[in-house]
Amino acid sequence: MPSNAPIRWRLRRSDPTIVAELARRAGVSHIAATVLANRGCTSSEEVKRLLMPSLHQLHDPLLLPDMPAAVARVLAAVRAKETILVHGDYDVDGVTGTTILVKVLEHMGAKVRWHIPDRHKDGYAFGPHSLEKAKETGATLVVSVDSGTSAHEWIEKLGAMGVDVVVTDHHEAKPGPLPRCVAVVNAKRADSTYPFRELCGGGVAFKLAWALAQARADGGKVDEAWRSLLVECIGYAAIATVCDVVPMRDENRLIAHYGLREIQAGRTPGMRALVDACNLPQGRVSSTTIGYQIGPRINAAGRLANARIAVELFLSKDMDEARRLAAQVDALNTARKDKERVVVDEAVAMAARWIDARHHPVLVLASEAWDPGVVGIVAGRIVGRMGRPAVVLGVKDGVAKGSARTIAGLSLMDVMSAGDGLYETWGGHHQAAGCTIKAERLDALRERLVARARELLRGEPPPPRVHEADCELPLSAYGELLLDELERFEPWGQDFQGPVFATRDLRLAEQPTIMGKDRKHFSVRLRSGDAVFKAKAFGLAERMGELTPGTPIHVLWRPDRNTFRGTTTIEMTIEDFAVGVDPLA
Ligand SMILES: [Mn+2]
Repeated sequence: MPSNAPIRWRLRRSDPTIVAELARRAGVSHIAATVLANRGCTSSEEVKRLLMPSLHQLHDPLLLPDMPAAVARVLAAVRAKETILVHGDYDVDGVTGTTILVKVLEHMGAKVRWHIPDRHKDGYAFGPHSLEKAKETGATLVVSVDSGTSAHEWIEKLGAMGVDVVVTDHHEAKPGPLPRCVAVVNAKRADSTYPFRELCGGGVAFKLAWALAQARADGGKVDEAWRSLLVECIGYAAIATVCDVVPMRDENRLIAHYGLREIQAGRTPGMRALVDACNLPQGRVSSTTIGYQIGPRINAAGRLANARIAVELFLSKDMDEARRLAAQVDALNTARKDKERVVVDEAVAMAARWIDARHHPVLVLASEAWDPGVVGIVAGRIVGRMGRPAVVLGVKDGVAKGSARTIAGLSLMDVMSAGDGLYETWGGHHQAAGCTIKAERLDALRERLVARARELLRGEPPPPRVHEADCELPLSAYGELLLDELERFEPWGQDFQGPVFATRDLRLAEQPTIMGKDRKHFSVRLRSGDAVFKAKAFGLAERMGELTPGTPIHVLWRPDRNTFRGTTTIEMTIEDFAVGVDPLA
């Protein structure tokens, strides 16, 4: 089925004099300078920082709000042999942050237990399960990861039980007082003077780890064992940083840069087994492999079974056990993909009733057959394919639990609020939201959301998706040299996207072939004069028939390399293509 989303291309246009100046001063190619300038990086000092990241650029962890109090309380608990409960969450951020604190506290000789809420039974973050777990373990100190900033009620109840709480988190604080506890370590607090706001939960946990190491060194240098442990922990923090899609700037870049090396090195049984299970081309872990291979496996554990398996994997000290756990998360990920594929197909078929985007600018799709564990990913896929916001819900016992995603320029806060009064609960951000609603109210919800979106769009169809390219690039300019240079600016990520080029008037150098188990991808060799490159298009197999010999092909693509059995080839990854008509014209 062809995509219903109309697509346009646009070139980002940085000032040519700034680009020329940057290329000269920083000693980089004109193309690299264009890419950097397009991301707002216009001084040679900034380029130097990008090229030579150093751990000395990390900010002092004690600058985080309440960090000194958090460190003091943890040290006291270690000294008094209190039981400390690390209280995480079931997504990648929570799992990796929990791993960091458990490892660090164990290294300090603390009595540590850990707890990850069960997504199906306990729900997200704090709840009655937190009290039960504290009682069961006999903990007198709870250290949270990636949650707690809005858990006033449960933190107070823990306090009433005689349990102290140290919150480490990165969620926005609601207006009003913070929960009453020992410390709320969160760079997004209104009173925070920390130089960077955008750490993820795993990043904040890493900062606590660093502060504890400093405290143990008592003003001196941290010893080799601590140093090695902190470097190991950067690997976990990097996975969280990429998967929680926080901006790839400032400390997050440093964490991702050093963390990628650590993941690649695979020094622990858990990391080694996880990377091996991902079946990556040897020798290369990038932010893309974290986002598309490593992260989904960790998330699949929480979605389909229990995220505890992923923490156990990271904590494993035995290679055989680690391999067994890695195989388990790998199988869960395969099951997750299978489920997701079925739901996407069913949802697309269901959407056929509301195919006209002008009259139905929002899709509300629900079924009793859909697992709430995959509705978020499916909503994202539907938005990509149909070019308009989607709410996808799984119904069980008359209650629908759903996830919503949207297109640029149409906020879910604005659209979803039209359903106020119909929901049991709802909340989220501009780009992603969730809700619970009685199934009998779904038709009413659809009507209201559609009416609100029409109003917001003034009766127009949702704006077409625009693909942006950094510049046009003739194929003759592409090769090892340029790819090497661009790779020096990795890791790419949120707010610092990898380069995208537009190349026009290519020809087929061979017939395209279908790729992948589910036959959704294709590969083809493209030619321009003497230059021929292999190109892969993911998720675009249904459009493969548009490619005909002799017709000019225009391609929007990302540079890429592929290592197979020790041989590296330079390739193109096709984001979008057009045949005949020039989409830049
Ligand atoms: Mn998080």
